[in-house]
Amino acid sequence: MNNIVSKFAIRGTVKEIKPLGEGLINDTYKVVTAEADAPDYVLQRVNTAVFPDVDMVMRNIKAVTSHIRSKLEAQGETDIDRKVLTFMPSLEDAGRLYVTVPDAEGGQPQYWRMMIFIPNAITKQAVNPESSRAAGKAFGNFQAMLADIPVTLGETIKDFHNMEFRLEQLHQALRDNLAGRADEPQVKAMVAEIEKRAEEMCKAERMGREGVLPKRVCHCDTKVNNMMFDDQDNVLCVIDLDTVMPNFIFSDYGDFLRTGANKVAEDHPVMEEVQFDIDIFKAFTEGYLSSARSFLLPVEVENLPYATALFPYMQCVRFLWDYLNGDKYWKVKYPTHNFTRANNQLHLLLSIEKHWDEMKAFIAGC
Ligand code: GN1
Ligand code: MG
Repeated sequence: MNNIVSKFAIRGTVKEIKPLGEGLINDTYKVVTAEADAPDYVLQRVNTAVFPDVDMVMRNIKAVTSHIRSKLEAQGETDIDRKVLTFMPSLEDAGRLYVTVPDAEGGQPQYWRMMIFIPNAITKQAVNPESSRAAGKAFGNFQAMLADIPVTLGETIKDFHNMEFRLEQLHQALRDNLAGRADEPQVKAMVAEIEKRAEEMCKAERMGREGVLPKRVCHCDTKVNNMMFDDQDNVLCVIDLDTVMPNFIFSDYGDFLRTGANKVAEDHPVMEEVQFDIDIFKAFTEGYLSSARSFLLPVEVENLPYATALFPYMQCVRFLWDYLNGDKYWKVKYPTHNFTRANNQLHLLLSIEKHWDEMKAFIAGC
């Protein structure tokens, strides 16, 4: 690991390298430096099974972080290293924000990157109305700052939030029936619920093709644990930028509410307890619109209730797809874990559907 660190242009000397956080996708370590005036760092190995084009991921991240940095500088911000992630250049090529290391077993090379560790910051796992208002404002601000980025970002996971594509994947998994689960009665019942809503749920793709709905730079993984807070509960910055790519703004709005406004975790097995929390919805929406209103089109604002329903629906389809394929994408703790997750997301959708008029009225009055 010391050898990997030595390939980056960093300040200070390494005192200790230890595992950091609980991320399921990338391997993450904290690099502690000996000198008091040198920052500590985060060292991360990128998961190339999920992100096959690391060069594209890092070019996106470079474009995004440098654009945000220049905005913060223009605003006279002083605490910039805590308000935007800073990735370290490779010693070999200062324009490249990652290094490659040959794999010991002769497989694909490993891709590593390093960033400054943000001191005195915390992440949260759950939200209350106050922190979801702050999160809405921060994600809206993230999109607003990137609204005039001069480059077109790459799509780091192709068709990541494309509902038509996710339904095609499900249909393929039903035909392949790799795990022999396609004929289970509970699977059939769930597929029927999915099909009933399929046409409506694909409306973003249609509006995109018709040219009425733009793609903008989105974060695409807007969970509350993907932002850092200071000890006063102020949002410092948005992290976990691998999925930053052009998308409909529904991605960032809807995916946050999918986790933030579910009263239980996404794999909670008691379906009666899966409930949509309308107070979280209201607070997040107010926060989001306070910073995103300036650039949103009316068609984007009008469809925020649709976005709220879309993400539980999409995640239901994705979890069911993985269940049918034999649990290859998400780690499972028991054989029906992915089915439980899919069912949970379906119940969240059912609960959201009961709040349709209330959501519309609230947004109209915002
Ligand atoms: C994955 O790894 P995590 O929890 O950040 C997935 C998301 C899903 C989520 C469901 C790259 O995100 O799209 O919503 O699981 N990320 C990828 O738990 O597939
Ligand atoms: Mg994450």
